[in-house]
Amino acid sequence: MKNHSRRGFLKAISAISAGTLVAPIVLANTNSVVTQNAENIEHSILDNWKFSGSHWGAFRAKVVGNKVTEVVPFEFDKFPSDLIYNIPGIIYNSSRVRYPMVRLDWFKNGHYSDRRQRGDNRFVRVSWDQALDLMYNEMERIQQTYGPSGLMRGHVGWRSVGQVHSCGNHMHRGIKMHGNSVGTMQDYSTGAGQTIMPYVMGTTEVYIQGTSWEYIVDNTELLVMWAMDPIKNLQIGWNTETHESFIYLEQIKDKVAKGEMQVISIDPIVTKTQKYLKSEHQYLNPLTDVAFQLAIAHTLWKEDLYDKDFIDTYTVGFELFLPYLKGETEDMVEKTPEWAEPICGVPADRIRELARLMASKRTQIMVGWGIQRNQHGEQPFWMAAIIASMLGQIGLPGGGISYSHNYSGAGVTATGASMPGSFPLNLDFGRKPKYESEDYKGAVSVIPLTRAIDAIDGREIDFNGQRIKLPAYKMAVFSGSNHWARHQDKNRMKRKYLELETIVSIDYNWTATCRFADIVLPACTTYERNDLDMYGTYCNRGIIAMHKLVDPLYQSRSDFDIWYDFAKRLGREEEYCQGMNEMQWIEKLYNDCYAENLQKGFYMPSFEEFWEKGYVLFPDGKPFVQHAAFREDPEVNALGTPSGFIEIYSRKIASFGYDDCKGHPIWMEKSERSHGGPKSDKFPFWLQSIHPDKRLHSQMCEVDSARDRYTVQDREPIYINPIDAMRKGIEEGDLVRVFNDRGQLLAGARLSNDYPQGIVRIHEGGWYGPVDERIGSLDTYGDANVLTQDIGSSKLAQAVSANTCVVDFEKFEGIPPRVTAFGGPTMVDPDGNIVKELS
Ligand SMILES: Nc1nc2c(c(=O)[nH]1)N[C@H]1C(S)=C(S)[C@@H](COP(=O)(O)OP(=O)(O)OC[C@H]3O[C@@H](n4cnc5c(=O)[nH]c(N)nc54)[C@H](O)[C@@H]3O)O[C@H]1N2
Ligand SMILES: Nc1nc2c(c(=O)[nH]1)N[C@H]1C(S)=C(S)[C@@H](COP(=O)(O)OP(=O)(O)OC[C@H]3O[C@@H](n4cnc5c(=O)[nH]c(N)nc54)[C@H](O)[C@@H]3O)O[C@H]1N2
Ligand SMILES: [Mo]
Repeated sequence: MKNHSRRGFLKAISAISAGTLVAPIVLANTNSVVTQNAENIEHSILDNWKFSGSHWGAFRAKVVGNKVTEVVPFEFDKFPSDLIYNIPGIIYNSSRVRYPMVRLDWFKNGHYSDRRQRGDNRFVRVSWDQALDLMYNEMERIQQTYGPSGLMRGHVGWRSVGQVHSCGNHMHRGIKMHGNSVGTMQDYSTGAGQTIMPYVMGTTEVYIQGTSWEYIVDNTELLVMWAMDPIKNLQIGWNTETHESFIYLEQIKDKVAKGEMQVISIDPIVTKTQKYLKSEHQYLNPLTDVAFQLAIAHTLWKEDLYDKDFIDTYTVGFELFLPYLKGETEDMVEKTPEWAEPICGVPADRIRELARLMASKRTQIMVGWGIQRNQHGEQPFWMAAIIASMLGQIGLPGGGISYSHNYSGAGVTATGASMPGSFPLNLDFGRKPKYESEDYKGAVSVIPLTRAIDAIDGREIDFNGQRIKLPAYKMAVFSGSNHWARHQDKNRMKRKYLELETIVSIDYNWTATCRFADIVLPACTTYERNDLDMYGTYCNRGIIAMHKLVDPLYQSRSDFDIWYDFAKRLGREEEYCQGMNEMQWIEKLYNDCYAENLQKGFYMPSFEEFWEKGYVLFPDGKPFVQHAAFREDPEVNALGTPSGFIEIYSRKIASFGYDDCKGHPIWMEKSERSHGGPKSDKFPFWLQSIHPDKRLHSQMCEVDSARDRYTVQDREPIYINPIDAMRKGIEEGDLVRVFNDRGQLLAGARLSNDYPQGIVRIHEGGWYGPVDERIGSLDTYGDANVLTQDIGSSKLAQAVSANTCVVDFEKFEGIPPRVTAFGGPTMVDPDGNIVKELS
């Protein structure tokens, strides 16, 4: 075992518990004890060290005089992310929402306001009571005028961790007490994947535990990382991240160095992971994976390298797919490597070589999600399952297919312990909202999330086998998501927003979503309240105490307090909180979990002990092989597909009759594509707007000290191939105007050979800061979603297609406009005069 052997260490834990059902949870009696005990003493609560958690890991914080002065990672975390050090900057920065505020013209005219002024960033400060009254009265008016289809309760995104304060639950419960409203399904992450995969493999495949990494380390000979960058992306977890996957990535790195494992990254760019592992890169043209995959499948078939027994025993529909591969269907094109080569840019011989390689080894395919955040994003996910089926290794240790190892520590063996529940997001059993109407006037009550802007005009769309009418909502409430960062095509959003009467945003940061809202309420950060969280999203490693580090800054309040006060306006505040305050909720969730775990044989200390110490850890459970049960007995452990088998051909999908998602995967040209594809004559570059290395989406973009380390002339970087840059007379550090028919932004040039010619990257999540509120206005900071398109992936999933985007760029000449994204609003009085804030 290597340097950071957790296996050995956990064996030590299990050894202690051998013979008893009760597993000890403390880290004592292990190799690492000495340092840990030392650190524990040094970081004791008496010394003003507090314990807490975050998406980017657990940590201890030193608090002196109500100020966080230092943050260190939790000792258990052997691969902490540097993002931890941004925590003080998240609490203290110039973009915090300080007071409840109302947009100037909305303050004067309410829902009759001039909506073209949205985004001009002029706001009037009001009291908490005034703000909540305004929001409440608007919700009354909306229910009375439009009914439940008038209000959109904004889908919750990457709200802070914490089971009691999880802000989405508060928003949902509060709104639900008042009346019914429009909800959402799916998400931006995996909309196409989670919709197609249940038809193909019976579950979403994306939000599930993956084969334990130890099986992969021990058995995999060829690891294919398809559109996957775990070294970058596993810094983050949905719950407090343990970073244990990195232990295995380090072991894989060792194996690669010794020639004991081959890792190939199939990606248009050189990823951070590939550089870390020092592994191989297989370039292909962006958005062309399906052509490449078909050619792999063609080779496996043509050269008789595929596993016929597996196909016969575990799949259905191969015979209906084969004619397409052979060119015997409508298009009459055989999907040979020679056919694929000009599309995907990979030489035909190399395609054949890869197919042979995959067939000759224990091959584990891992698919990331960037590939399906695309037009026709369903197809490469489906094709990957077909290739894996043809290889016949699904369900074997270290072989087969996974769609989850790129995310939140999936593949770290689960402990089996129960995790604490959360503050309820629904009404208590039998309780009804004040407005009970369920009349959505022929529209659906739940929409595919990424069609949220389409919904504003109440259009009808095809969706997953149905024809649905989207509700033309008039008011929206956002909390724990940054709609004006995550959503595509900003200028289109601006136009559509003219139809919305009232928008409320609850956040601790003055994001673009606040800037384009009418009523803004200041939440406090998760570091300004007490809570608890689960440690590890899929592994259930333990429970983390989240000590309040400092009192809420300015007039910010916890989401719990905000919605409790909202419930007061309904006379239902006691029902809202079930008669319990923050600490009582934390204790209750802990004790409920304690009781469950006792039943399972996991011992937890008393609440008081836990709270003082800061954490509980559980030992590893049994390693797991994904799809093994199905492989063992496909009749007894049938998949959740209509046939119970892997569906290479889906009769169900075929029955929908869609032209953009048929009964089996096919190659389809995209609405726009670089490398000779549509629109590339006008906009020759593929813009990939994948997830940022140094942030969580838009979170931490507000941290000035962090931004200083990666921005270029204060702007978000655009990564460009040096030859492409040279042709345009652009040098490292220049300002660049990036544009297409949808919008324009300023970014700062970073030249890098990691990006092949014709490809540029701007990480999503850069804060939107237009020069002014007008449609088409230049974005001064570099929000990639100014340029992306807002179309559904297909009639099946209607998911986000952000990565299907072409642009052009030029050196920016002249005096650059100042960045308007950060620092909060211009505070004005009701006459529009600027108000100087007294500190
Ligand atoms: N172009 C492009 N766009 C994309 C993507 C892409 O790849 N390319 N990826 C998409 C994906 S996968 C995702 S998941 C989305 C992410 O979209 P979001 O989840 O909306 O992104 P975040 O920036 O994390 O926004 C979370 C917001 O919640 C706020 N917040 C945090 N904690 C609290 C709290 O306790 N209370 C309250 N009230 N607010 C809080 C933060 O300040 C922040 O503004 O973006 C999507 N957009
Ligand atoms: N540091 C950090 N980590 C995160 C997040 C974050 O914001 N910051 N966000 C979290 C969230 S919400 C999510 S949903 C996950 C996202 O996880 P993913 O969606 O898996 O991650 P991305 O970084 O968007 O994309 C991964 C890879 O896809 C490749 N790719 C894109 N298009 C194509 C294509 O057409 N073909 C091929 N072969 N490759 C392509 C990109 O080059 C990139 O290397 O990450 C999570 N982790
Ligand atoms: Mo996501």
